[in-house]
Amino acid sequence: MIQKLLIANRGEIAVRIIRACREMGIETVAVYSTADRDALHTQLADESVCIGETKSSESYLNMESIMSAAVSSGVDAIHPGVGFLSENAEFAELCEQCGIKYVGPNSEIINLMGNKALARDTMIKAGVPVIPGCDSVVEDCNEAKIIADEIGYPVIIKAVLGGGGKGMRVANCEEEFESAFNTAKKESEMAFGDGQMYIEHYIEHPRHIEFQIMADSHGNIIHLGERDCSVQRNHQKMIEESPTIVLDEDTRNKMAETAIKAARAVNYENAGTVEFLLEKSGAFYFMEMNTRIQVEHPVTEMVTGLDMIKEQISIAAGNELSVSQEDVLPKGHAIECRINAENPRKNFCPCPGHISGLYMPGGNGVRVDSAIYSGCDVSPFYDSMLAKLIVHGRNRSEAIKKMRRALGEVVIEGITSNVDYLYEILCDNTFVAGDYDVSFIEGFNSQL
Ligand code: MV4
Repeated sequence: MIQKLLIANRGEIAVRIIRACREMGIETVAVYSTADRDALHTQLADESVCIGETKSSESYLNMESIMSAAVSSGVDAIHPGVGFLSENAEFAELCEQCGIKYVGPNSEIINLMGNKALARDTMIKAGVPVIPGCDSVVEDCNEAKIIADEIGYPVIIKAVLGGGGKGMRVANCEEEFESAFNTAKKESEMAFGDGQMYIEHYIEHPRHIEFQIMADSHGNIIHLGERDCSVQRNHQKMIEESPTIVLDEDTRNKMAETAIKAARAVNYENAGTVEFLLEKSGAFYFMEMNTRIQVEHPVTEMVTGLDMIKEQISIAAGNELSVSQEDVLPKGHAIECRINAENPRKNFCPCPGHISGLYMPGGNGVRVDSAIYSGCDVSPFYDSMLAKLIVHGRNRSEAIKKMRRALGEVVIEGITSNVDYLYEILCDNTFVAGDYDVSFIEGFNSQL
């Protein structure tokens, strides 16, 4: 078993992992930048090591510094959390080379899933439905245009090393293609140092449905149901819920089996997420696979009753999953709202600063995952998420009412947040009807 674990992250996810470790009897080592001397994760861990200056590139992305903290503190495992180094194959490999267990899949799988064209190819071979598109990578615009004509407009041009929306452009017709292709390619070269692109038919107004899977090193793979993450802005998720209202039992089972098939195709081990695009017709397609724990995991924890971080650490240590598929019986409905330090009235501009007063809600079925406290400073150098507010009700209607109640209790003094904006969404007729897709926020904002 793991005795001592280093958390290569900060903020609420670092706190979440420290809490799981404390309950498991695992000693924790936090790493922190000079801006995070007084951060909650720095204070809650058994030991804390400063790994560099404020800038992420000098601290939370600094592999050498993190590895030297790991070696000198004598940990036997590293948890990468979310963001930062959590999908960095080089870091996973570095851990293994140093004889430290990486809480995640091996570096080859991280590489494979990081290459969206390779991932797509792998899924086609495994019999997993993918979005109709080209079957090879394209770098040349004229060659790409011929492929786009074959696929049929509208098309979407995606960066092979993309994901999360970067290096992605839609072309509605042949006339738009050249400019869309060149822009996407340039953006990809800038962001990833790579100009390989691939093309798919563009699916309008899909929902983003993702399945949570858990795979141990003994070949057991289970799924923990889905999350609907369609409520996003600029590829930043805002509200997630489980279950989704749109799946009938038949489609849900088919998607779940497909998610497990996708994981099995790559001999997956670790917690993972298989993302699907779901069309209005009910057709669904593999989009991407995330090889890490995700920010929205509490939504799944609330409906399944499982502690996914404990489960993830346990399977990384070589144990079998503590539950089998038959033991997973999702109950009720969970919703998560991401509370950010941002101003929805000023184009969601980040609002870091000093939190002079704080009250967070509680009560039956309400959970708050955060790393803020009264008197803390929110740094402008990291992402602006302050807290995740998660509720669980017997059904969706109860969960929505509970979320409104909980959002209404939040008091964050000193900085601007999106709490009132989230409350407005929870009162929006389209949201309440569950009648939304990935374009929902755009429409919601234009009627503000
Ligand atoms: C698409 C698509 C429509 N058709 N691919 C967005 C980020 C990356 N994961 C892939 N994305 C999309 N790929 C095809 N062929 C629409 C999106 C998309 C989207 C997907 C999920 C959630 C929100 C989204 C917002 C805009 C576009």
